[in-house]
Amino acid sequence: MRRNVSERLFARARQAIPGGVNSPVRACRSVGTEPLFIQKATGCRIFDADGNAYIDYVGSWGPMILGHRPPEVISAIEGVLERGTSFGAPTDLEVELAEMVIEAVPSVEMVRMVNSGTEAAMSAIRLARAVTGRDLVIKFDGCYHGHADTLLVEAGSGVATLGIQASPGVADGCVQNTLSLPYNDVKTLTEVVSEKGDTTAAIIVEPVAGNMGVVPPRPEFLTALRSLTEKHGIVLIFDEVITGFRVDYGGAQALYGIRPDLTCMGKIIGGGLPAAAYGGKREIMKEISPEGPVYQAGTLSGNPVAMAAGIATLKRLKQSSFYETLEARSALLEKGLKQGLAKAGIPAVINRVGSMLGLFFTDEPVLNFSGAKKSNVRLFAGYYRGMLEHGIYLAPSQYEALFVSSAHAESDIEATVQAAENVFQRIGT
Ligand code: KE4
Repeated sequence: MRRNVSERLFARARQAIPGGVNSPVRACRSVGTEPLFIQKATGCRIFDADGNAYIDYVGSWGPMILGHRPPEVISAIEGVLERGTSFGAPTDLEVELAEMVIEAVPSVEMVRMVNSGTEAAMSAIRLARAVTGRDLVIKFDGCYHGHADTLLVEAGSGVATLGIQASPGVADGCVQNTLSLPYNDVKTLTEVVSEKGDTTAAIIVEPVAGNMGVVPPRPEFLTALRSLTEKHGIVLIFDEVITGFRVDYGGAQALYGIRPDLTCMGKIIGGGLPAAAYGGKREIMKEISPEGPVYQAGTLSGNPVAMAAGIATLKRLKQSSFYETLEARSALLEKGLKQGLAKAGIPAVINRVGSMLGLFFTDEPVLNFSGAKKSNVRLFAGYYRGMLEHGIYLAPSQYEALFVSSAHAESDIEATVQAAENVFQRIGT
């Protein structure tokens, strides 16, 4: 597969941009390759600078649930461009998207738009500390909530991929009030909260973990989180930056029937443009400036072009049978991958919730970060490279998710399964 244009671009990029990328996990370091530079994408396919085509399961790390360049989103963006691109003032579009989010997400009564999931999580933590007057924040090993100082503790995603426990530059003072516990571990959670609950401002959790690979919640884990936080007056924050509008139109909270106090959203809500949000109970959200004293701001928050893309995306997701079709395609992929692994005699675990799927080369169930870290990342790297050679574009990390979009036709899934079968036969020897 020719890659000399990507190679030349990467050589230039490394001179101008740290690591040659604008986000670490894109550097593909954990899978032993160099990043492909992308020329364009449409539907479920992505095309690199050398003209090679791939079936894309990264989907820009989650936003592209409709696939690339969905016509209704592109025309909505083109329509707004007639009005302008950014005004730094309210528009009808941000009100419309806010109202759609409030209607869709069970626990959200008010919402504030921001520009990234990091901003959403950082702001939700600040708000929780303000309304409780407490400092301690509890998160979970392997969960990633963006790169705000407070939350770069035992994080997942690129932090896990790069083996970074926290990060240089994060002052001790920023993380001394952050405690990270094992995911899905109700016993430890209960013990810690019974001891520290009355000084805890917030517990933030990915209701389906997508940054240690995919790890579904134990049902009792989410119910324990809700009951313990209610008992101790702790703000429960669901970080639904990945799961929001991904696993259900109402997110994981709709799927599992748990109502958090605050919800972080991102990725899909911007339809592929930079937009994110945090929202929740009116009694909490009204404490945000300028209605309340908790300061949070953003030059491009509620950007009209991003809002238009988000509105068009959510309108499509709201259509009946959207998630049923996505579930069927995702189940077909899971089934095919499992058959290919079995045929090759490779021990592996596949965790899936809706259209987010994680594959771990391990023979033990993966229920938390320590379980995920037992998987054979060297074998994952071989799987990644093999699939790329077969024209399948996966996330270049064991600690990320594979995303199916509505643009993946059955024939694309079948082609992926066939490619995987060939790769498993080769790496299994
Ligand atoms: P952003 O700041 O990257 O928009 O969102 C941070 C974030 C917050 N919460 C969750 C659950 C997330 O998954 C993320 C970001 N996800 C990663 C990949 N899993 C983004 C990819 C990257 O870092 O390049």
